[in-house]
Amino acid sequence: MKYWRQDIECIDREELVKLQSRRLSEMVKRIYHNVPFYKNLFDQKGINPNDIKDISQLNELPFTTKKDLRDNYPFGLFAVPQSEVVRLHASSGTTGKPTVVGCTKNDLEMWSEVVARSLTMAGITNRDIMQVAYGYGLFTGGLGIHYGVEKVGASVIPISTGNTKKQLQLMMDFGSTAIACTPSYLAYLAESIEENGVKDKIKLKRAVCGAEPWSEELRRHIQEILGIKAFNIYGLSEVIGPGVAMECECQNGSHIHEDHFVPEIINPETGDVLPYGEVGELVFTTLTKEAMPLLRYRTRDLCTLNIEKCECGRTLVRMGTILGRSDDMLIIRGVNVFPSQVESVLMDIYETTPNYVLTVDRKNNLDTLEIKVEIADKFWTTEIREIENLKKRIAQSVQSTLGISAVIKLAEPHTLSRSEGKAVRVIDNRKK
Ligand code: DLL
Repeated sequence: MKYWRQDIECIDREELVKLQSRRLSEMVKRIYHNVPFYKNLFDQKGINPNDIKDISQLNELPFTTKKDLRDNYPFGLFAVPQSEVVRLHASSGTTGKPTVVGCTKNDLEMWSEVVARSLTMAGITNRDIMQVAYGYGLFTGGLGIHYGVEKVGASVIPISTGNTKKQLQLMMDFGSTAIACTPSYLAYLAESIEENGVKDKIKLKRAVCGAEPWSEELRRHIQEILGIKAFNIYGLSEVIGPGVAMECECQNGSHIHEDHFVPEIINPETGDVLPYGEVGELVFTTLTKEAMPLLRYRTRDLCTLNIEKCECGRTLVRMGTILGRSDDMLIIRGVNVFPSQVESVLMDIYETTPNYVLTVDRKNNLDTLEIKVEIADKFWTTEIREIENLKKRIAQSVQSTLGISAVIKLAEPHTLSRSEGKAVRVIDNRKK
């Protein structure tokens, strides 16, 4: 069994615009009448919801931000009575209150459908056994993927995060053919599989990775070690969770489920909508969500959109790799750097592993960047000259690719901590 919605995924774009327009017009009225926050916003700006009839009018409407969610904590943006809310999730957030999201029964149905479609894009069918190694709980990763796997009809192993030994044991014993987890955790699992010499005992073929930025180089590394295909899945709890967008077999951008989520790319400074192909902040409007519909939600994720028809036949717009969140961007001596760019450089140097930490500091009024990266077992040496040469090579590569100088520190194999969920790659001492 597959979950293939050709009518939607290969839809004629004019038909899509009609569908989106109908849904937007209905959604705008719904939020105006049910969410005081939106009513006030529309009234202040003199917008009459009855005038919104076409998706091309989207850019006349106001944005919603994470601050709006926090200000209305916990349930202020809900558009249905609590009796209709059947699930609550929350994102922890590093500062302040968590952001809370709710789902009605129909929301859960829509969510499992978009995840099922997503898994189908990655070639997962009812013949697969899928290990879900995302956290189950308030985080949307575990439960979100779980119901999509069941909808596709594959066998789900709800193992959740952590306990790498058990992950490997069940992977071998149950013959998992697919896994869902963060790319950094999959890199760790791949390392453990190699070290334990059990590669020939695993049947893994496909991985569904997301929840954090990852470079093309890391993908290649994982695919080569494990001999599998690793696909990108994107999502955020405010919009629904995993399954907002997904890569197909072509692995060339992630298709957004545009019948439910309308993307825009804006200039983060001015809020102006940018043309396809330009890098900017991704903004989503949810068309069908009932419990907590969001109008032009600013994700703070930076990427591009590609409207060209994909070789797979799908017409749904594709988003490019997330470069990073605007708030994760490091400005080092005036140069903008995303941790994922540093990852790309490191992964191109074959002696290094995907385990690294960036420490940013300010000394004598100057920003400093230290890159600590772990060396692969087989390349570890105590030979001072070799160590110095490797450090020099990494520093030169960082300088020529990113335009910044960095102090390189090499860590012995297995000394940096591994992540089981979203990896923490940056320590910015300037913020203390
Ligand atoms: O991370 C939902 C998710 C779970 C997505 C499992 C994929 C797989 P949040 O915790 O709300 O939700 O974090 C959302 O994570 O705004 C991005 O910054 C980042 N993110 C999510 N997927 C990707 C991805 C889940 N594929 C935030 N690539 C988003 C890069 C991603 N960043």
